[in-house]
Amino acid sequence: MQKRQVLKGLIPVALALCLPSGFAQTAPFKIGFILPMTGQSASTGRQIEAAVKLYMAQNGSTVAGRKIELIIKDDAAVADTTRRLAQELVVNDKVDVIAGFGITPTAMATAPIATQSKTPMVVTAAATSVITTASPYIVRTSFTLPQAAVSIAEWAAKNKIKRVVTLVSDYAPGIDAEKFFKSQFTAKGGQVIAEIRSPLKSPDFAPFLQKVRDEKPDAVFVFLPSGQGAAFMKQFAERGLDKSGIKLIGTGDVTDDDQLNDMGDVALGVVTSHHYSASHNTPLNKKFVAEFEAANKFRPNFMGVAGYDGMALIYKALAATKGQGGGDALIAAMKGITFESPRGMITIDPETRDVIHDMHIRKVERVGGQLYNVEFDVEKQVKDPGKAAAK
Ligand code: VNL
Repeated sequence: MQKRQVLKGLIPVALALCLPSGFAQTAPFKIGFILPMTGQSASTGRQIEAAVKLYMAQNGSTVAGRKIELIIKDDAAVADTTRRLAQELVVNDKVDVIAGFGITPTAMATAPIATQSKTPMVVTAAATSVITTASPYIVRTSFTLPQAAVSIAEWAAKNKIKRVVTLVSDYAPGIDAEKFFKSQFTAKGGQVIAEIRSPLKSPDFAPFLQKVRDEKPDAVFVFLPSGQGAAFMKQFAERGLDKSGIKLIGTGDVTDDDQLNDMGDVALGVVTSHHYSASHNTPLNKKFVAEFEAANKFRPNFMGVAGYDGMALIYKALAATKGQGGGDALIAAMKGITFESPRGMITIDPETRDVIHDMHIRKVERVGGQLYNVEFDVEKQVKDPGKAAAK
């Protein structure tokens, strides 16, 4: 009895001796991803989750002595749910970083939580320019709509396209795309003859496509969020627009690599601008695509790459703080960082915390029996034009 009590008393002491002095440095480093795993934007969640897991499989799950713990929550792209999940992750799970955010409203709803708790918030999907201004703790690895819209506007103006109708999804990134396409295209001598917006939720494109047809433009410029491209292309073909002489151009969201093979011939020849194509010709991208496809049986798209790069960014920042972490130290380490992504070289702009990367002009072609966005022109290391405009 006595012996037992003595032993009992010794256990806490023994446990305490086992704990190294810097406990925080050996505790797991927790990353909470909030993604749309269900609902209309589920393909975005599926892409990012797959890429994050691939990054960890390739790079291990320990950084500077800290075990990386991944928590994934499904918000179904509903902003109220995102806010609640972010609160829970920060307060209950005590995560070191929050990440993900499939659409702009979910990122905007979470920004105040990042600010109040000084938690780095890595945006790996949502792409409205304004997002990174919503909190000094936001860093983005996806892209901005102004980056993509300005590039395709310049290409269109140089390629005998004079009169354009714009057709965008009716919410913040669509408005960014519409505005930045128009200002650049008209500055280069083009004309936007009509601006059409389609609803974000379950759109029926038929009435909008009819209006495009009636306007008889040289081209229709399209922005739709990732996941809507295949449905759009189907209706585009059903209404005969592919044979109407009206050229289809857009940001690369509409010729999404995730769905491109399902679109079929209607997509052939469509010209878009974007920062990532699965056919990007570098050894790093070939390895990324091969290992991603082997693990998942589907092709990575620009959302997958942003998730992969988001993980790389977090790993590198944690390593730079020698495993210490901490909101301010991690953000400081992320600012100005440059590394090679499957898309090419990327830098986190130290002023805006937005991603700087090459914007490619691509055309859909059949290569070895599959459809790809084949890159044929590039603008190097583009900063977000949305921030320059706001200054
Ligand atoms: C957004 C922008 C979402 C581009 C997307 O797909 C996209 C957004 C879900 O900011 O909401 O392709």
